[in-house]
Amino acid sequence: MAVFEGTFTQTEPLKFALVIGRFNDLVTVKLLEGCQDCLKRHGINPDPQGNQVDYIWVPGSFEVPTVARQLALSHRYDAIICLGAVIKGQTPHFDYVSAEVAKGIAAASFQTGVPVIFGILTTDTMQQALERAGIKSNHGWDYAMNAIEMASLMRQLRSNLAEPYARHGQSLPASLQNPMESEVV
Ligand code: INI
Repeated sequence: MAVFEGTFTQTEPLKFALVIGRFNDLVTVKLLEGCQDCLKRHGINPDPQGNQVDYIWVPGSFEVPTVARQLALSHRYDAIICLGAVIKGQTPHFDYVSAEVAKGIAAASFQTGVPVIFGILTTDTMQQALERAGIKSNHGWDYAMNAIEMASLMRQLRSNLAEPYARHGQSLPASLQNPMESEVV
C-alpha cells in the first residue's frame, strides 16, 4: 500500500488565504508576521501584490469562520490560515467566542475539503498570548507550517485518489475535483 505525507519543498506554487481578526491586534499582527516569515522561507511569496497569498481582515475571531468558509467554497486556495487571539476577561464572553470559532473553523474545513488552519490563540492573559506570538515563540510560524503540510498532502491525495478513475477513462466524482486545477487543464 502507500504512505502519504505533506512536504515542505513543493515546487508547484501553492495559494493561501489568511483571515485575521483585528481584535487584540497587538497579538494577531505578531502572529501574522511569524506566518509570513515561515511562508517566505519556504519559497512562498507573501506579498499581497503577488499571486500566492491573499489577506482578509475581520473585526474579531467570531467573524473568522464565516469568511474562511466563503473562501474555502471558492476553491481558489490550497489552504486557509485563520489568525485570532481570544483572551479571557471578567465575563463568559471568552467561552462563547472561542467555542464558536473552533466549531466554525472545523466545519468550514470539513464541509469543503479545504484545509482551514486553526490559528486562534485562546489564553487566560495577554501575557500568555504575547509569549506565544513572538516573546518566547511564535505560533504564527507553526500555523504556516501546518498550512504548507496540509496543502501539499491534499494535492497528493487528490491526484492519487483520482488515478483509478483516469485509468478507466472515467471522469472524477465532483468531490475529488479541484476547480483550481481543472481550470488550468
Ligand atoms: N474577539 C477576539 O478576537 N478576541 C477576544 O478576546 C474577544 N473578546 O474577548 O471579546 C473578541 N470579541 C469580539 C468578537 O470576536 C466579535 O468581533 C464581536 O462580538 C462582534 O461579532
